[in-house]
Amino acid sequence: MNPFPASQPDGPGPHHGAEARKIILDCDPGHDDAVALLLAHGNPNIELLAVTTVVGNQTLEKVTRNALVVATIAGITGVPFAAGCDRPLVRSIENAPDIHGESGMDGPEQPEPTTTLDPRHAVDLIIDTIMAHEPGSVTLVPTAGLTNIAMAARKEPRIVERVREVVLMGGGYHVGNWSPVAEFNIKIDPEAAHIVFNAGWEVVMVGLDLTHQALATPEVVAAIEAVGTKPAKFVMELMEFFTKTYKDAQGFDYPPVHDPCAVAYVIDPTVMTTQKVPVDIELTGTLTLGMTVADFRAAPPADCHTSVAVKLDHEKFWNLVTDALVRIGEVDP
Ligand code: PIR
Ligand code: CA
Repeated sequence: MNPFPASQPDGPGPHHGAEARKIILDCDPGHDDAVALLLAHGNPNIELLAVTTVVGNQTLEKVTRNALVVATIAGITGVPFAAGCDRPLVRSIENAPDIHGESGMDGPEQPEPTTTLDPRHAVDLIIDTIMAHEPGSVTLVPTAGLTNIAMAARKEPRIVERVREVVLMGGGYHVGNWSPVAEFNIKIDPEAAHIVFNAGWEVVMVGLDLTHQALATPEVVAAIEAVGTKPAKFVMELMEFFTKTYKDAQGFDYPPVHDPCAVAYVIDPTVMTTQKVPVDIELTGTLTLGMTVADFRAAPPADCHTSVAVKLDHEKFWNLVTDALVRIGEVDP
């Protein structure tokens, strides 16, 4: 059933190749963040350098614990995990218990985490990791509010030139989910998002326009169940809970699994189409706070450093997720 050997007890995730893309995953697990982490760990084209957490779907304490739970479930060892900011830069805290439950990752049974946190603050781990690697070699993958990333860019501005690109889940050029026009990750810390979108590094915005195509249909859930391992069962149970809350809270038949889309883009950019377009963040609108305003009126200017994800190859995307679960194999938490 599992054609791949179990992951190495130490050292980075399953058998990544020499040309693997180095990433830092900054997240707030979160059902879909958990899937993003599993995809990053299980795909050989990704070398996971660090995992950092930030307040978002739930409190910092809860999402950090959830990240360690996922590490335990998937046998992720040898990768530093660090906790970051416990509140947004300016605004007060907003969590999403209606979608993610009281724990932030409700549904499956959660083992006691067996791994421990790196003692550094996430902002320092992000900076240290980028500065320790070749310029242009590290990609940032934020799948939560942008507080840690903005703080890192302010504390050590040299990371802005050094990072290869920022591939983030957030925003939406046509839709919102936390207001009619704003998406959660941007809306909960719009000032941080403003810093990140205006820093000058390459930003790929994998927003709701794209992620609302990444639906966990019954066929998808069945394919994940068919993998038959403990980590796959964990994802299946996450998807069951996520399906119910997304139906009750947002009226979706099947839930959009946002965050692994950003990881999938780094693995294989042909999994989606993108378009270069200037994007900025609304900070003063009374109805539009946190809107990602994309200017499609003309060809993008030569110095345009932002692009947005447009169309997803649904089958290719979900094949990446199930393939990663197959590679992770059976793990004894
Ligand atoms: C998903 C999220 C927050 C609120 C809702 N309604 C749905 C989380 C996901 O983890 C994802 O990163 C992003 N924020 C989608 O808005
Ligand atoms: Ca998230």
